[in-house]
Amino acid sequence: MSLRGPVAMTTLVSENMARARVILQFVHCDETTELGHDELYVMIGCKHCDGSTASRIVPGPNHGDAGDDRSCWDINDSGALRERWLRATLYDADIAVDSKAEVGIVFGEQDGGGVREAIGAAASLADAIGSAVAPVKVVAVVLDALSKVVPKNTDDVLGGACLTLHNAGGSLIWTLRSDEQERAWRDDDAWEKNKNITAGLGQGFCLQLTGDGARYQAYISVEFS
Ligand SMILES: [Ca+2]
Ligand SMILES: [Ca+2]
Repeated sequence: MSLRGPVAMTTLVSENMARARVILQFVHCDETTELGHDELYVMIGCKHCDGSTASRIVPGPNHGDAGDDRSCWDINDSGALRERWLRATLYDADIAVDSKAEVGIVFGEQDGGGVREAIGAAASLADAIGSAVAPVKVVAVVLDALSKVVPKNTDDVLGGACLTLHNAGGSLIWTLRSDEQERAWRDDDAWEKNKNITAGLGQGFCLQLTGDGARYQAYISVEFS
């Protein structure tokens, strides 16, 4: 079952304030964007439950193993780098009762762009999510931001999604929006079938990333405490 529309999951929490963590656990690559390695990173733009916005790139400078300032992960479609446990935190914040946080997640691949451009695109994503009433097209926002700073030879955008984390009277509900237009979709089959990966991770989703010739599966868990 591949789900290509909004899907909601609920977790009951005992306190009115809940801590939400979104973690990129594992990446599997069937096809890179070109011959040889890809340099993978994630742009995060979010609106916290108090209305403030924030942006970042993950892994971030000196936290990866490839690319400008070691701000990417080295991934390939064969050999030892085809499957990687990354266990990288994408979002970690409190959600107050009866409030929501919005988290935009867009996967990039470094190709002519750099850390500065990626950080700028993540900031544009945060601004768009902060000001949007309707759900935003997160990939379109990032592409627009990148095209303004790097008109040519820009990084590849593999796909993305927008995650809503809602503390509804003590029940935490998360909703994911992604579709083909975002070049990513949620694949619950992959999450259910691949228990060698997902066992013990609790709730989460698998994103199929297909932008710019790539074929990736990204396993992302959502934790509440
Ligand atoms: Ca590329
Ligand atoms: Ca590259």
